[in-house]
Parts: sequence; C-alpha cells; structure tokens
Amino acid sequence: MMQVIQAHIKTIIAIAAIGVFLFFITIGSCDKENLLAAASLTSEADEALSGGSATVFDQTVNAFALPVPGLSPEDELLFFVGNSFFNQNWVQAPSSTTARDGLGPYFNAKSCSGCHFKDGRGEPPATIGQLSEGLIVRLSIPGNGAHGEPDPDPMYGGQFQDHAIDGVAYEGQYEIVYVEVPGYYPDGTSYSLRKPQINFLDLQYGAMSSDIMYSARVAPQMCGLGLLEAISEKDILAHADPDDRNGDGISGRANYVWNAIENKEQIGRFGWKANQPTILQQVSGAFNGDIGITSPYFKDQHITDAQSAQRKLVNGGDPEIDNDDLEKVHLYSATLAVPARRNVDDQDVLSGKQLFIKLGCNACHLDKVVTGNHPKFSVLSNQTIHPYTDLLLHDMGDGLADGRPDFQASGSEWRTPPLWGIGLFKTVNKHTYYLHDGRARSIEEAILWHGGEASTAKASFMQLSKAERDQLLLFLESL
Ligand code: HEC
Ligand code: HEC
Ligand SMILES: [Ca+2]
Ligand SMILES: [Ca+2]
Ligand SMILES: [Ca+2]
Repeated sequence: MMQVIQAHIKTIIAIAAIGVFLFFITIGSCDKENLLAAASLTSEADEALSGGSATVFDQTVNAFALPVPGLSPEDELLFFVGNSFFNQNWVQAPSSTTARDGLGPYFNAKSCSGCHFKDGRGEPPATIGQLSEGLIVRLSIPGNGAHGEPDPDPMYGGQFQDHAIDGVAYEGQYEIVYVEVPGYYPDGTSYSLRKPQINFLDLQYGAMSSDIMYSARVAPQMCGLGLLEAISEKDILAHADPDDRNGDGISGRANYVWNAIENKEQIGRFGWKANQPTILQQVSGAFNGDIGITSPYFKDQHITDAQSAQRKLVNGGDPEIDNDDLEKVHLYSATLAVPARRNVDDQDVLSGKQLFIKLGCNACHLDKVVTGNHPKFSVLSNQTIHPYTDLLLHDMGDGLADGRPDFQASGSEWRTPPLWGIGLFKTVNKHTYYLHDGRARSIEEAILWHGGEASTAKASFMQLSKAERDQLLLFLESL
C-alpha cells in the first residue's frame, strides 16, 4: 500500500516538474527570439475547413470550381448548367447559336471564365489588345448619380471596353507600364515593388473628360461568395469602427451602395470597393459591362448616349440572357465551395498563424466569422468560416489609392479581400499576382504595399526576422 502511494507521489512530482518546464517554455516563447523554439503548436478543431461544411478538399486546378457539398440534386444540376454558361463564349448576333448570341457591341471578354479562369484570380494583360484575362478599367468623373453611384464619363461610360464586335470601333486600347520602387527591410534584405501606370491609347471616340478618374481591377477568385452573402449586416457592422473609437488606428466602415434590382440602399459586399450589394446584381452587371449581354435587370446595352449609333445594331434578343439562364449563373456563382487549407499542422504554418494575429492582420482579415441564414441554400447557413475579411472599407494609403471614389468608398479605401484560396492561384491560374490591380508579384509584395490603416501591421511585419517572415508567408500560402 505504502509503495503504491509513494509511486503516486513520484508520478505527481514528475507531472509537476513537466508542468513547470512547459510553463517556462511558454514564457520563453513570448520572447521574439524564442518563437522558433516554441513548444509544439496544435491547430484548432476543423481549422482546415475554411468554408465550414461548404469546404472541398480538391487541391488541383479545380480547387475553386466545385459546388458546395450538400446541394439538392436539382440545384446541383443547375450548378453544372450554370457552369457551362459561365465558360461558354458569347458570339456576335445574328447567329445560329441563338442561346448565346448578343456579344457586345463593346466588351472586354467573351465569357465569364475568360477573366475568372477556373473561377480563380484574373491577371493584368501582358500585351496590348489581348482579350482580358481578368482586368477591367472602371471610369468616372467627379460627382455622383441619383443613387450615389459614380458619374460615368460622357463618352466612354463607366467602363473602358477595349474590344468591339465586327464593324464597330473598340473604345480604345490601354497599356500598363510599371516603375520599380526598391526598398529595404530593417534587417537589410532588399525588395522591389512595381508601381503601375495606365496609359490609354488609340481612343476612338475622342478625348476622355479632362477630370477623368480610372481604376484598374482584376477578377477576384469566386469561391465562397454565397457564404459572404450569408453574413448578416449586423455582424458586418459589429466590426465597423468609423471614428476609430478604440484608438487602434483602424477604422473600417461599410460601403452603402444601390441595389438596383430591389430599389434600395444596402451594404456593399462584392468587388474591390464593396461596390455591389448582391451576387445577383454583380453577375448581371458583369454580363452587361464585361461581355455586352442584356438581362432582365440590365435591359440596356452597355453603351453611352454618345455611342447611341450602335443601338440600331442587331442584338441577341430582348433580353440577351433570360431570367432562367441568368439564375443558373447566379446559383453557380453563389454555390462555389471554398478549398480546404493545406498543412494546417505544420509547425512553421502554425507559428505563421500566431504572427498573423500578433501583427494585427486579423483586425481586418477576420479569421473567424459565423454566417447567418442564407434564404436559399441552407448549406451556407450558420457556418463557422475563416474568410479573412471583414467586408469593410479601409483607407490603405496613397500607394494603393486609385483616386476614384465608388459610392461611399473614397479614392484610397478598399474592401478587405477574403484571403481564402490565395495560396492556390499558382496551381489554378499559373500566376501569383495579388491586390486589386495585380501589381503585387507575390504575397510578400502584397503585404509590403499595405499603408494607411494597415501601416502599423506592415511596419511590424518588416521588423520580423527573415525566418519569421517566411513562417507568416507559409501560413498565407496554406489558405
Ligand atoms: C473582363 C473581365 C471579367 C469578366 C468577363 C467577368 N468578370 Fe467578374 N469580375 C471582374 C472584375 C475585375 C471584378 C472586380 C470588379 C470590381 O471590383 O469592381 C469581378 C467581380 C466579380 C464578382 C464579385 C467577386 C467578389 O469577390 O467580390 C462576381 C460574383 C463576378 N465577377 C462574376 C462574374 C460573372 C458571373 C461573369 C460572367 C457573366 C463575370 N464575372 C465576368 C472581371 C470580369
Ligand atoms: C487595415 C486593414 C488591413 C490590415 C491591418 C491588413 N490588411 Fe491585408 N489587405 C487589406 C486590404 C483593404 C487589402 C486590399 C488592398 C488592395 O488590393 O489595394 C489587403 C490585401 C491583402 C493581401 C492580398 C490579397 C489579395 O487577394 O490579393 C494579402 C496577402 C494581405 N492583405 C495580407 C495581410 C497581412 C499578412 C497583414 C498583416 C501584416 C495584413 N494584410 C493587414 C486590409 C488590411
Ligand atoms: Ca449585346
Ligand atoms: Ca465604355
Ligand atoms: Ca479602431
């Protein structure tokens, strides 16, 4: 009996000793130098499930292209028909293929997937005059329309189309030229950022307004959009801090934009400046502006009064895509699943995750959000997701400013983009261009462009050791 008790006491002492040992290791790890030597870190339960149960485990070129698991068989069928509408090229009317004629007269690409290739991230053009692989240039002049929308250029409208159907002159061409801006980390490591400059060329309809403002934007990855739509307005606003009352230098605010389909003002969620309230309006707007296809919601061809000669051209029907087919593309766009994270248990990835929080990146790139009720797809409701966005606008400083307000977003404000999937562009899209206009050639460059409200986070990133910076980047690659 005595021996048993003694044995127990020995065990207790041993456990206590291990406890004290671990305690000191933990204390030590708060010290920056010791981060690498930290005791083994563990991932949270379900950490890999970025989209909750709307997550898929494909890591191939199809990682962004799959439906959320658990759709009804009818919806799954609509998803695949929607997918073919998303991929197919529209053709000039008149044509024997009446289901997909009506391209243009002005356009940037012939299909959605021309820009959202494999539902992934678009890229800036490599050569002048090529069909867009994801970049569009929005235009406006100072002032606002009746619903707070940007005022279009009288001649070229709200978007610059560098393509047109046979017999019509395109609006013009553009080139993007880059200037290298070198810099150094405090530890002496050098880097270089490329600053883009757009030049309009060969304008076919006269000069643009002298006070023209323009904004180049690449196509975002399409995954998880329905989940973002399912987040309640209340939960978005809970993170807004327009007057920075908590004094952390970060003052996210919602964009309020016009829902032209339901005739009401609403929080914007989609697009780089959160200038679109719903997936349906974004999709209909894309058909209209990017491809030249009219729909029940955008009944007019995307041409300005100054271009009204084109109204007499043959169109592809009235409207060119009907409600049924539009709904299929809408369903498709709302039910693309989110790819699961990779390497969540890797010690460097886990250290990188700790750094992400320590640097305050998650003040804007929220790591955990719970969706509300999705009116149509219950699989998207009440999901714990890791989108790494607050869907709010932040002033990102002069370096990233486009100088073109969009509804209530100023010329230097951008919506925090979701970071889910950003480690897969290389696989899906064969490039690693980041930020609104694809100027960053790597995730590292994207961080180095942060300014304004994110200045402190950027400065703290720069203060890290090279090994720590690599850990943070490994974490971001795992998203
Ligand atoms: C010419 C290139 C191009 C084409 C073609 C195109 N898009 Fe886009 N798409 C973009 C760009 C650029 C944005 C970001 C727009 C902005 O920020 O103002 C975008 C944004 C979106 C978004 C919002 C994504 C988000 O994360 O906020 C959706 C949804 C979308 N597009 C769907 C479509 C659909 C559906 C089609 C086909 C009807 C289509 N797009 C065609 C370039 C394109
Ligand atoms: C004040 C809010 C804020 C903070 C803090 C912040 N970001 Fe961002 N982040 C943004 C916004 C807004 C953009 C988009 C800017 C643009 O495209 O011009 C962005 C873009 C990015 C991108 C590129 C995403 C893409 O899809 O192209 C990455 C990567 C990123 N941030 C990582 C980080 C990291 C890492 C940190 C911490 C060191 C951080 N961010 C801190 C707001 C923030
Ligand atoms: Ca048309
Ligand atoms: Ca135009
Ligand atoms: Ca604040």
